[in-house]
Amino acid sequence: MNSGKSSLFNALVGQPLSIVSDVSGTTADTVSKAVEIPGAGPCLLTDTAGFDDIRTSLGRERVSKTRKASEKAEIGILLFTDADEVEQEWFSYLQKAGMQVIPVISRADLLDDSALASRIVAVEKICGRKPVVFSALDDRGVSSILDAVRLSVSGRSEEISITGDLVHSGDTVLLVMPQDKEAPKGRLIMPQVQTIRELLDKGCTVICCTAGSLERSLASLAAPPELIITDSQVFGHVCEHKPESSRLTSFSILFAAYKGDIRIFMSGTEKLANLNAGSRVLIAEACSHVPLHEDIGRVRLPELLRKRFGRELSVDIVSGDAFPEDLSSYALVIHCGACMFNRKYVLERISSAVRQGVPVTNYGLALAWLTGILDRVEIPR
Ligand SMILES: Nc1nc2c(ncn2[C@@H]2O[C@H](COP(=O)(O)OP(=O)(O)OP(=O)(O)O)[C@@H](O)[C@H]2O)c(=O)[nH]1
Ligand code: SF4
Ligand SMILES: [Mg+2]
Repeated sequence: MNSGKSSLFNALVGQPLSIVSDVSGTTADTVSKAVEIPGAGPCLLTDTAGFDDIRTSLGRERVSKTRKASEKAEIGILLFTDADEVEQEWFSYLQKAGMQVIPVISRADLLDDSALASRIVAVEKICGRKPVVFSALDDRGVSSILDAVRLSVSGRSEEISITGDLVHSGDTVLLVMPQDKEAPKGRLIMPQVQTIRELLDKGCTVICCTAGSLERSLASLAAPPELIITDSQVFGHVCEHKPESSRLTSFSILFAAYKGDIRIFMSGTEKLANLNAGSRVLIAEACSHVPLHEDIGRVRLPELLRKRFGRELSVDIVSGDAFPEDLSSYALVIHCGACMFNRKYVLERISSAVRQGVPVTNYGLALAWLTGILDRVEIPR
């Protein structure tokens, strides 16, 4: 507490968003801000409560929120005011949580040259890398922290592609994107936007249509598109009307591979066949939105499951961060495309299911299986 986290957060986002005060424990709940860091891309920065806020039960709740935030984070900026055992423990914790840790010596203006030099040595000994020296008085260190973030992002071993090996430069790709009541008002959803951007980067010609204008759009093309990517809600319709030579997949399936582990999701899909009327299924959505009557997770999937396996089949639906720790009572977990989560967070959920021996699949794969077209859709590799 009081190490200058909120001051650094405000310096990074360039706005006084998080309350700064000399009262220990000022940041009670996490404060997040989406920012575009040139060279790193879109990032969500989160300011947290101090890790040492453990004197009261409220403080312990704050620390548990901080731990929850660290499950999602890929990069941790850890502020050192001491380089003592407690800070050393937290450094190990963040590393174990799968984060790349950028060590920072905060409130550096309060240290004289020799104290600063020995703090640098002590922190480097703990972290195995030189800390950034930061002071909120003149924002010294902010550009070095942003450089370290860029380096962490560019240094990731695997650069994952959304469309994988399904397209090549010069291909024509038709995207079927129903702009119905489910679609956010006046916008395209993230998976559509990201897929379009990637296809353009790969040198493809991208054509977009709705399910209603599918046949007209196909007729306007000189040759069938090499690939059709559809919203899974209209899988059946597109499969029925697509040209023989055009391969078919869905945004949800592409995101199953991009955000999760397609191999594990595929083996979870096979377990759908083992469900029966007495089974309990968990449907997990990454974002919270106001449910609509056609909602894929709340309405469509439960209906298809009950139609297939019996009305008594029980379905629990969770959204946002509310993912149960104990999955043991579930026969299957079906996760959404998770466009609002990062891969690390989805992989963590998958690991939790695997550890507990509970099969896990995703919306697109489950819908393709339940509508009988799984063997006719393309899975990215
Ligand atoms: N001299 C100096 N004071 C700082 C610096 N950074 C923060 N402070 C002061 O330290 C106090 C705590 O700063 P915060 O940014 O609120 O610290 P925090 O880590 O977010 O605190 P909690 O939310 O309570 O855990 C405030 O009075 C700040 O003005 C700095 O670089 N130099
Ligand atoms: S996070 Fe999940 S539920 Fe929300 S829009 Fe993305 S895929 Fe759909
Ligand atoms: Mg704070």
